Amino acid sequence: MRNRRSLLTLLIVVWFVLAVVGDIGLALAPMPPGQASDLASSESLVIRLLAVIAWPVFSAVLAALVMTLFINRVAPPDDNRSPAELRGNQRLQTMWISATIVVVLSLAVYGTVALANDQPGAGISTVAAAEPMPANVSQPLEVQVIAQQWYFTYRYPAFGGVETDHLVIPVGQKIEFHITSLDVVHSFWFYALGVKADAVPLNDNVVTVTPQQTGTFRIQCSELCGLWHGSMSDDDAQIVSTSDFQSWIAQQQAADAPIMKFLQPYSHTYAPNPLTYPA
Ligand SMILES: [Cu+2]
Repeated sequence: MRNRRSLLTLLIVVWFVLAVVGDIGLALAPMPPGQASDLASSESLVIRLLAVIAWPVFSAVLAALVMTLFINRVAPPDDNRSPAELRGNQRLQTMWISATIVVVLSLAVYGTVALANDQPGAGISTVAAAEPMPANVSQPLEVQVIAQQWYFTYRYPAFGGVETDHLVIPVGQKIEFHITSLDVVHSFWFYALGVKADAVPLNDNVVTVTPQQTGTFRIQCSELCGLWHGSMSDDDAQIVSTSDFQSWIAQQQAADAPIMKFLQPYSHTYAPNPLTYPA
């Protein structure tokens, strides 16, 4: 019995050290998806919070399991007692249920508030017309993502609806992605920005996000969409300074000027015309 008590003390000490050291590590370690946007930062924070809460529980289970293996590796020769039961242990049950309720409800409230703050008014929009050019950074810059088998293209209604095959967006500017598809269901996954949104034909899926870091990033389709789904990516998506963005978009407009008259007018969805396909 004495041996059991000292093992229990050892268990608590080991668990406490494991929990504290692990939680310090989790509080300091970089968490996915990073800090490249406001959405990504808030997702990283949620993941860190969940990890910090989950680690002490996990390490307690681990420590208890190891201790149990030590204690029970040989049955006591003279002990015919049945083990203590959880059933009827009112104190333990009350503690267990209360702790679970507190953790789950706090996380539910936190998650709901975080979600509401991240995406005010997000979702499928029925607006059909192009928005006017944003006057300043406080107004979102609309960028359309058009998914199709098996690549993404992008249109910028504020710049004459010019269409590009790589995404370039300015840092520090609120971006309003309008995501749609020309054929089957795809998913626009800009991991570094913390954005993953379905691209559905004839639907306009809206996500707003503010990039916080410049760099070159990868965008991947994350919805199985046919034979070459695995290679449906934009490996050269860029977040650049506002001045770099302005000169890039001016170049795109100049390059596309001769062919703009063949491009469909900007719209939030596109219905492919079956008559334009060969029989
Ligand atoms: Cu796809």
